[in-house]
Amino acid sequence: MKIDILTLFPEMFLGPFNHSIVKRAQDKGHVVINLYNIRDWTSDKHRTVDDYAYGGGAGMVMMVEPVVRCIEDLKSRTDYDEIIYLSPDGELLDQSHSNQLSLNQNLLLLCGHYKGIDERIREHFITREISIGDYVLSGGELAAIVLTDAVIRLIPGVLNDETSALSDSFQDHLLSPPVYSRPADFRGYKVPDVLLSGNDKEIVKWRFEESLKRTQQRRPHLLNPDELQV
Ligand code: 21W
Repeated sequence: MKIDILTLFPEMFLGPFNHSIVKRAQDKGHVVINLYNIRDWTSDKHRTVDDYAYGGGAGMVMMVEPVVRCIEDLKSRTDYDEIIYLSPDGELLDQSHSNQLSLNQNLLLLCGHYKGIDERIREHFITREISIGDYVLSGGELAAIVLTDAVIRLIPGVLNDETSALSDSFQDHLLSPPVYSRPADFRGYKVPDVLLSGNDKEIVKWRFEESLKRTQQRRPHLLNPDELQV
């Protein structure tokens, strides 16, 4: 898979993309991530990327010209499956979107800043808009990092059997059961007996029941994935 990311702040991605699973996925060749600075597609002396909004009001708008020049340049070299604008107005990202996106060959992610991007970019170049939640961020970069991480770990071969995405709790609409490690007794706080019993069948049953109980208590809507959430 290839993920091309358009941003005014490519440095924001360097920490998250150079550690842990996302780094290993790149090192093993499962994914190529390219960062492009939209400012490199400006043509004026000041490399301007934002301008005042027509009609007035506070905040700047990302200009149509540099963004479109950048998208067109990249499109001439790659046939993208989706051109995604990270936007607070987009569809809420969930595990099923991540699964779908992980099946693609080439994705282009556009990160906005300021008050957003000129509407004509959305109308004519964007195939999909995705939000990561109902809270206000300063720009699309953190959302692009979240989306990239969520998608990459689903590419076959990225995770080993032990950390397999299939065992991720959200994959089956359940929260994870509690987990413990040594010591079995920490200052009198005990690990549940069943986990020390060696009885695999009982352990599987206990974990499923704990998952169900925890989901019912904390996130009951996860158990009805088809119902509309408000
Ligand atoms: C914040 C862009 C506000 C545009 C009234 C109605 C990308 C994001 C972002 C940002 C506006 C995501 C307004 C969750 C997010 C992002 C920056 C414009 C002004 N006023 N997912 N609308 N949250 N945020 N809104 O903020 O670019 S994905």
